[in-house]
Amino acid sequence: MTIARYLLLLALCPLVGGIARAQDHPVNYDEAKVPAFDLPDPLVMEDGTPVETPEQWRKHRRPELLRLFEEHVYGRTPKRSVEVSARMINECIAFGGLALRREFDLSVAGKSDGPIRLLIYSPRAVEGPAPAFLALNFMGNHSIQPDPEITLSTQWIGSRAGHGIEKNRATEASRGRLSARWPVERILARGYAVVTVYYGDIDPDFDDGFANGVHPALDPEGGGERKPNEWGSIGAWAWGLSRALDFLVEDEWVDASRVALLGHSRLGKTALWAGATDERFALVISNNSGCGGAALSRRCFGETVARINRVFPHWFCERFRSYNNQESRLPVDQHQLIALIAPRPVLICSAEEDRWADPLGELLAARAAAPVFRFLDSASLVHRLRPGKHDVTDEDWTAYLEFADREM
Ligand code: GTR
Repeated sequence: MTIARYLLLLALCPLVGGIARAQDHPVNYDEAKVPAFDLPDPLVMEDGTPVETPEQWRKHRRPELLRLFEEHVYGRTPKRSVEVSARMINECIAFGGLALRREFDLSVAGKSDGPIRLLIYSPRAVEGPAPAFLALNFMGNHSIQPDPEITLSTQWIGSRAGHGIEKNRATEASRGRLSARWPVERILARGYAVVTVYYGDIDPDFDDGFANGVHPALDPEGGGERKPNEWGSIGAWAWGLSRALDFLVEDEWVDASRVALLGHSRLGKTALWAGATDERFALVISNNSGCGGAALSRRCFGETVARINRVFPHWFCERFRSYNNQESRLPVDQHQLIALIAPRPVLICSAEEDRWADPLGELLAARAAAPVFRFLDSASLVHRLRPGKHDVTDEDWTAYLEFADREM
């Protein structure tokens, strides 16, 4: 290479970096720099007609909002139905007789990278089917308890989601690794079942052009250009949660009409979207879900639409990217996602030090969703802020259990 060429390349490098990043503004943590904004009113139709009766909400406004979130944020979940068949993998008594522990495989026709494996703990002391907490997990079912009998996940595991301890495949190193976030025995003793699925079983969490997970099984045949409203990974994970619920409907140990859906972080975004799209979920808990979850996009505080779309281009639909740095053009904001779950109970949990997820933006979203809950005669929307970091703690579980006891 000639010196002149080398110098030219050197000169271009920062420019290339600059172009790639020009999409994102610097991360803002300063309230004084939050832009002024107006939120779209959940109780006013797109054409300006106010929603005057709960029936109008149900028949017109709710479907309209769902469609707007499909078209502009998460993408449309394909209507196509695929065959899902269940098979038991193992069953045994756990926690000294307190629980029955079972694993099942849900095989999805047309999905070639393995089944969706369900791990279910149900309390034996409860008479009849028990209410349950259903939550996706980040590192494989074997990561939620140090129990050697739980099958080790064989799916792709990202080092990001795997907390850097594993690269691509699970090993024994992650057995029980996330048990601090999953106080299973305590939940069982309180009378609830625990149901979980590794989210990568539904769709591995990386940008592969939607070739793996459930996408090929459900996407229109023939491939071709992806449409701006086609679903991404959050849509797929939410679809998987609904399939887990289908299974529970048939299960004698779990009461599918009392399932509390819980999710942390990206899985909190997923829980909100699944709760909005599938009204069978009795209650929804979002923990530190942030941007694309419970936090208002228009505040541009912490993680922004531009940044999330750049780092995780496979999470949302492509059209969401057209709102990078143009949040005020979005026809919806995240308070309306919370409103879509009303009148069912919703608990939004934030952590003071988790500024990336904008705790105040989550509180303001809950506040702006509250009129819909009141309109539908529900007092079941709670926002909770605790000290500390981005995590699921024992104290969080105290709040989840109290909320479920009261509301479900
Ligand atoms: C972060 C991402 C957040 C949140 C989090 C997680 O990197 O920016 O939106 O989803 O990951 O899920 O752990």
